[in-house]
Amino acid sequence: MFRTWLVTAIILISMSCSMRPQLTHEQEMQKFKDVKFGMFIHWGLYSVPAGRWKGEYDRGIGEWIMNHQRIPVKEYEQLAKQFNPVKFNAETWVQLAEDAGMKYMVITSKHHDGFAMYDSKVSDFDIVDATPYQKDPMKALSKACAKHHIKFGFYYSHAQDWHEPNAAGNDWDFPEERDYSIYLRNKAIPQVKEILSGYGPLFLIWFDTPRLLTEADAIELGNLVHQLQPACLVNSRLGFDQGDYEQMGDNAIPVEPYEEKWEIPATLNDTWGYKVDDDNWKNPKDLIQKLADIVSKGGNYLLNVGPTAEGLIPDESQVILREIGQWLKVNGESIYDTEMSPFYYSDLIWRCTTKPGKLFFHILNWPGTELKIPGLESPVKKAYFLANSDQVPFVQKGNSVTFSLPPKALDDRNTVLVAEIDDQTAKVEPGYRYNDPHNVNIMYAREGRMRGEDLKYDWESQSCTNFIDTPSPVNELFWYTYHLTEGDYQVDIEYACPDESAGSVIRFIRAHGLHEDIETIHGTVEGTGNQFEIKRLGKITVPPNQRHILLKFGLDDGKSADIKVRKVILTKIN
Ligand code: JFZ
Repeated sequence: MFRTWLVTAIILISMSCSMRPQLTHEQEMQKFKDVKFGMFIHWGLYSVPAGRWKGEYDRGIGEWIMNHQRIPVKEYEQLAKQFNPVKFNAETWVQLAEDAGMKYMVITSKHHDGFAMYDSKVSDFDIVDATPYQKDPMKALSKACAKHHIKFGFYYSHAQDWHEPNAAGNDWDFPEERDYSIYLRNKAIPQVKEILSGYGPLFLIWFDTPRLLTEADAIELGNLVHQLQPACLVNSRLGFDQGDYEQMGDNAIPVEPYEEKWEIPATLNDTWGYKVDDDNWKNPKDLIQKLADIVSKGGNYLLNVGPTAEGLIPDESQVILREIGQWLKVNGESIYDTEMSPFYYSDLIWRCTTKPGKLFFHILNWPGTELKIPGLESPVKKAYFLANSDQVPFVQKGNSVTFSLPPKALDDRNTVLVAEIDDQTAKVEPGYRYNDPHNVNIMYAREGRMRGEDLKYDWESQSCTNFIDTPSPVNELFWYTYHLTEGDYQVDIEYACPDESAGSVIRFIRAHGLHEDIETIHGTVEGTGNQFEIKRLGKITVPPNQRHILLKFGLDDGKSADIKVRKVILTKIN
């Protein structure tokens, strides 16, 4: 009797020690909505060449070096012998994520180069079998994440694998016809099983660049993930609209709040995998504001670090992330577990996140001594700054509330003002709600994605500068819109241009995805004496039933134009 009791007790104690509570898929979905901010890690053999090949600088993103330089498999394999990340320390990485205020981590288990960063039995092209390091860093990372309550997930390149003749991507070693199903059966599926089996409960699997596979393949892979780990989420780059949440492109932030589950991956410089020469670091203010912008629109922010071949996260990345973390320590209540903004807005001054009975106004550009929020019907009871709890006087008249501000920002990166309201959920007047159709739609350069390394954001004039018309990589300013309704729109653009730089041809495109232009209008840059002026560009038509519309702005004459673009205005004409 006593023995039975003892055995039961031992079993119960050991279970409670070793097992974390397993969440359901629904609960993980909710978690995904709550965590907001995560660390992306691109780490692999490409961190050995680190953006240089045979002494030459490679212009592209670091993890694509094998492809850009058309490095033969046999030669690329040799890099493994130099990959010995003896300075890798899982605890240090996870501590950095925690210091940054990040709540989840996604790391490359295998990128397009085909090299597994964990101990794979399916292929010897992996960190344990092919490198002097001989250890599996993913084991240590998944453990450290569990200890720090940071959710853990894997990136897995399920279509491109430049090491394999039947996968997508490598046409320099394997120009022949290929049969993706062979790669899928022999490598991708077995490896996906491995990463789902050996590393504890995974938060998500981050698939990427779905090429060659069929819809049936995508469904099969998705089902496999959910069979092995029912709670594990899958991103939409699995392909064919499959997956649990929408994967946006690098910095492809929607212009308006967007009520799906989505995530923005983004880099701290211009590469994902480590590049020794890339020191084009983004500033923390930019990232702190982007975090608030993304969260206010309903998304998550996944910020990337590219560790070195020694296993270190670059110092610059650490400094940037810790500064974001400091801001979050003070203002985290306005980010984590919040809901998106109930407001439609299009300005540079504020963003809003909410919790029951509370509105958090993120003041990004200090408006002087007053902040006016139009359209709020819920009575405000009390207002204060989150950072120091100082009360903020306000007047609510009709449906607008005006807060009296001190002349200078408490925090010029983002000062959070909390307004407590009578309602659990804010009531907003029609016309001001996030999903109401609008006759005037303003798209600021600040909200656009700057594609191409040349484009720069000028904080002083709040505009995008340095437009150069290069064929590759293209320089374009993109806007991702989700709430434009059917109809014709007048296109106006606000820019400044010195008179001597007039004459370049500019283009504005309505597109479907990155590579499918549908409607293009042209204009000529006029001199404005370098003052900002609004100029008419033409007309575009938004077809019915199109939720997502990509708009792009760029040059079209092979030259560069010294213009500063502040915004584009789409006004509905019928
Ligand atoms: C992919 C990879 O090719 C790249 O190496 C990196 O891992 C990145 C996170 O993902 O690149 C993409 C894929 C899709 C888009 C942008 C970059 N997209 O849809 O905008």
